[in-house]
Amino acid sequence: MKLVTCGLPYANGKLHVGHLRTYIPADVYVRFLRMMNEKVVFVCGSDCHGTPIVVNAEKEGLSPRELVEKYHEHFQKVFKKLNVVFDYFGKTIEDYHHRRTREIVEKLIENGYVYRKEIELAYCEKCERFLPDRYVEGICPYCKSPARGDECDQGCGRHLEPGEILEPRCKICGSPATFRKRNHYFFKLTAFREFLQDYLSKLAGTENAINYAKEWVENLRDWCITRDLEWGVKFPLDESLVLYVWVDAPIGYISFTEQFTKDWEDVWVKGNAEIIHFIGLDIAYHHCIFWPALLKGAGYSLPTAVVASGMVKIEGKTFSKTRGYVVWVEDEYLNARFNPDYLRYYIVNYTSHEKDLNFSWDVFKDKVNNEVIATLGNFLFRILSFAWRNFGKVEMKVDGEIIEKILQTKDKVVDAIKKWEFKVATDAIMELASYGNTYFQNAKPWELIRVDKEKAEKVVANALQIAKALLILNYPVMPESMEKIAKAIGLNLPNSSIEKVAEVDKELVVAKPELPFAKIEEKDIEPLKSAMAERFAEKPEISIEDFKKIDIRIAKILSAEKVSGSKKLIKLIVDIGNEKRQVVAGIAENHSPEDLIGKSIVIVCNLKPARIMGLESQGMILAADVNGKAVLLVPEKDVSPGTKVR
Ligand code: B3M
Ligand code: ZN
Repeated sequence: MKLVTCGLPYANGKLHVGHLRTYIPADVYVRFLRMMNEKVVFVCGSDCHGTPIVVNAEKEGLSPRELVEKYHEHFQKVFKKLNVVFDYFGKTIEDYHHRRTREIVEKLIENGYVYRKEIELAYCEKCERFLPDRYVEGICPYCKSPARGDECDQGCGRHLEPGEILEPRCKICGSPATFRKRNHYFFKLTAFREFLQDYLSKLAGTENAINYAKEWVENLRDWCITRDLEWGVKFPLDESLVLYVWVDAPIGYISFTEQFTKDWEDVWVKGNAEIIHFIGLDIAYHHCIFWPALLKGAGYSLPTAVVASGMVKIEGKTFSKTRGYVVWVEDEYLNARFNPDYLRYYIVNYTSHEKDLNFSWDVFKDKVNNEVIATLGNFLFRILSFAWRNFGKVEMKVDGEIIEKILQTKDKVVDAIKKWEFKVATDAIMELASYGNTYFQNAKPWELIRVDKEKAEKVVANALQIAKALLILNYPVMPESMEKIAKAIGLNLPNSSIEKVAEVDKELVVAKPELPFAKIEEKDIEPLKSAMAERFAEKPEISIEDFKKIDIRIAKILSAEKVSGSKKLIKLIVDIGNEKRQVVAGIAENHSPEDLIGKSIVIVCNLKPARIMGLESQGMILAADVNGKAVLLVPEKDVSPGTKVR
């Protein structure tokens, strides 16, 4: 039995292509294992605690609970559309998770792996609060890059302990942080050095993660496992503290398994299963060092493999939400109505799993058009259409060399998947499709059929056998499209086994095939490319004279109503001092009309009027763009409508 998990996405923002670098290969892997008749449980869930949640909740004006519920729902919706199907997708805010976490931490305490120590922590005199993790920004003490409190996210990737960051500044008000003493609790990670050296020598998975961890195990430091936060799993020895999120989050792998199957102890206590973690390389330390030590200290079974994907670049630039180097799965990819299987293919076939993947709309268009459609789609459609039109029922007399070719491909695919080499596996599938195209083209059954229908039927039988193999082998990669095409030969893919990929039916009845592939045109990706370019564009320098041309004023909202037919738009009537204006704004997703009435906002008044959904908009609201959501700019105290902004 295998338990496969994916890193839990923080429920603090929408899914982007960077997330999918883990989730899609893991789903493909699980589907292949199941077609290889392996018993697999596949779990994941929303990571609901820690400063990544509370900082974003404050930004969005939501409670932490409202934030995690909102994005947990978004994750479930988007995973469903991408056919990423977990057996259980949980939430770490649930009571079952808090119980399991506290039980494990109590075990660590019992076993003597937790101790208290007074430490100096970043504190903001102005906000009158301690500054855990993402509440403090500064400089990484190791590589001098800008860093967050607990991770050097833009430089060397190290985990940083509280108090380590240099030049700490409060993330909320920006003022320099001071340091204050506070009792916190530590996990004795250094007590696990020998265990970890031995464990890492046996750990399976991708070299990138294991080699990285082997370097680190030489200079271990004990981990502070408590934080000054309200939101999180309470620390059993001092409930004024919560557990550091990296203590409770990986325990989600256990608590979600427990929710899914009563046999969970087989996996996590008796060690009767392989445990395979799919993660991004940036959290290899947590999964190869901290997590196995914690499991060992609490007497739980250990992961057998850690599969770490390389990072994601966008149009060649390092992925960054704050700098706009991002592709949003729902708002951009799915809303453009692209086939989800295209993105699944791009992610597993672009490069090897461990390397950095670059997402570019142009490359995406070429790979889909030249590989998915021109090679795979073209072959499947030609064969099935020819067989349906000229035979209907085909006697399946298949040549040995065709069977041999299919079995060779199957072996290559199975061998590659077992080593998480998804590109090697999908290249082998595409090579079989090319082989099929060449075979069919050279055999010319459309000429043969005029002189020898029996010989033509044999060619079609061979080609159909190749098509059937392609549908089976490619089903884990492009499930939705392969299932639609497989209907033409009545092939039940979810119940198909890879072992039977070369099994020959006595005959095949071929119906009119459906091809769910639409070529991607330049016009389909143009708006997405320009939206990206706009996000990238470094704004040109302007003079103070340029700035003075803009007429920016405080305005009071007199009325507000949703624009029918639009999820995003609200029509406002605002008072700008000497007149009333109608303004159409895309703020409906996180603002209700009744909340807006009476509010003072900031408006650009001398923009050329624009027509939006047939309505004239005579101005533009100024707002901060947080994960594609508008956070309105409002005056810090009441000022009359029409007041100039300079
Ligand atoms: N929520 C997301 C990240 O740091 C973090 C993963 C938890 S896996 C237990 O990538
Ligand atoms: Zn660093």
